[in-house]
Amino acid sequence: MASTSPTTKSFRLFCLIVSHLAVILAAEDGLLINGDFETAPTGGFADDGATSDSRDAVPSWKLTGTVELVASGQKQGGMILIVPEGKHAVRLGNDAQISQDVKLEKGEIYSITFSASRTCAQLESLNVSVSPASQTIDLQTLYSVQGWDTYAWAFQAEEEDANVVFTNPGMEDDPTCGPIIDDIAIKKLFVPTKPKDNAVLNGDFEEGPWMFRNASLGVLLPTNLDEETSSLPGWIVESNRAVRYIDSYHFSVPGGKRALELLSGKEGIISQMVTTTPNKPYTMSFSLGHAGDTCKQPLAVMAFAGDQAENIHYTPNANSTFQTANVNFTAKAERTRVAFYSVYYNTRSDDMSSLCGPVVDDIRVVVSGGVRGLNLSGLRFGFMILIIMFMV
Ligand SMILES: [Ca+2]
Ligand SMILES: [Ca+2]
Repeated sequence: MASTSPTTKSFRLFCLIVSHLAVILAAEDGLLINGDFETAPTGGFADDGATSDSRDAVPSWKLTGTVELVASGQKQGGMILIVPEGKHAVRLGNDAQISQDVKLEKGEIYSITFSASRTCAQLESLNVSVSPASQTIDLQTLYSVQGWDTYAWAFQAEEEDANVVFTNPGMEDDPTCGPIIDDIAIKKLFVPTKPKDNAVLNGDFEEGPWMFRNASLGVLLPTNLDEETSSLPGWIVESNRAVRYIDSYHFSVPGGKRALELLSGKEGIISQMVTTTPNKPYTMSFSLGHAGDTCKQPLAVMAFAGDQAENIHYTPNANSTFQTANVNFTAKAERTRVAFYSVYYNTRSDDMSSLCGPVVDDIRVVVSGGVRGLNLSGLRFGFMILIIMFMV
């Protein structure tokens, strides 16, 4: 039969609508429902004079254990509780948990961004999980003087129906001592296609975790040894300290809208295994600069490419916030490791304690003498020819 029967047609239409709905229903990039905890519980917020009954209710979240909605300015034993954004956040007591169901696309990689601050406990950490993936993030190191930081964690969706869970694994004497969480967002990551003339994936750092446009502290990327589920596609943070993902709205970024600020000296290492041809000469080029965050100089990186390691200092130039640097190497294998860490342990000169460091961006690995290799050397060559022509 050549013509499609009305039944088949309507079935197709039905399938189309269903598949469309599935896309619509999957979590959109950005804040989870009431991810900023600013939606008032029935009866209002406790700090607005609501009864104590409603104090523990957090709209759109499932709570287990001692979870408290806290308000900015609220005190506990003489200490002011820090709310990262807006007026409210939640605090998780010992073993307490908050969770929310989300619809995901099976097999895709997602990154969860959240802000957290410590309260009275000494060894605070936070476990984030979307079963079966889970990671405990250490909140021990305070990277910014504001008293809170934003972190990102990535996972692969194994099911469409998922549950995002935050747990305080702590066991403090005071059961109410525990981390404060705010601004929980999700983003579906895509792996950028590898450019033909550059062996580095996401070398410009343009693909990464969700960043709030108004959040000025950047996003910390804690240890992630699995490059398949990295919040920064292609890259792994192989040290036990975090590196900071920064945006051009709040920091100086060499290219595009995103870059990476290396922190904590050699305790903050990023790396990537790139595909190379053994015995071929390569050049790794990258931008090296400052983030515009009053980071105390000197700034320098240790850049690794195969068996080469070079200590490169950032030389401040009034006309630019970054310079380009190169490392030449000969590939020894079909996979070559490129890596970076900050040579110094830098802090900001204005508050003397927030961690900061050199910025890297636009990392490229090209065959020496290749088309893209001409980029700078070609220019220099052309310039020399011009000079010779003038001299003749
Ligand atoms: Ca909030
Ligand atoms: Ca960039």
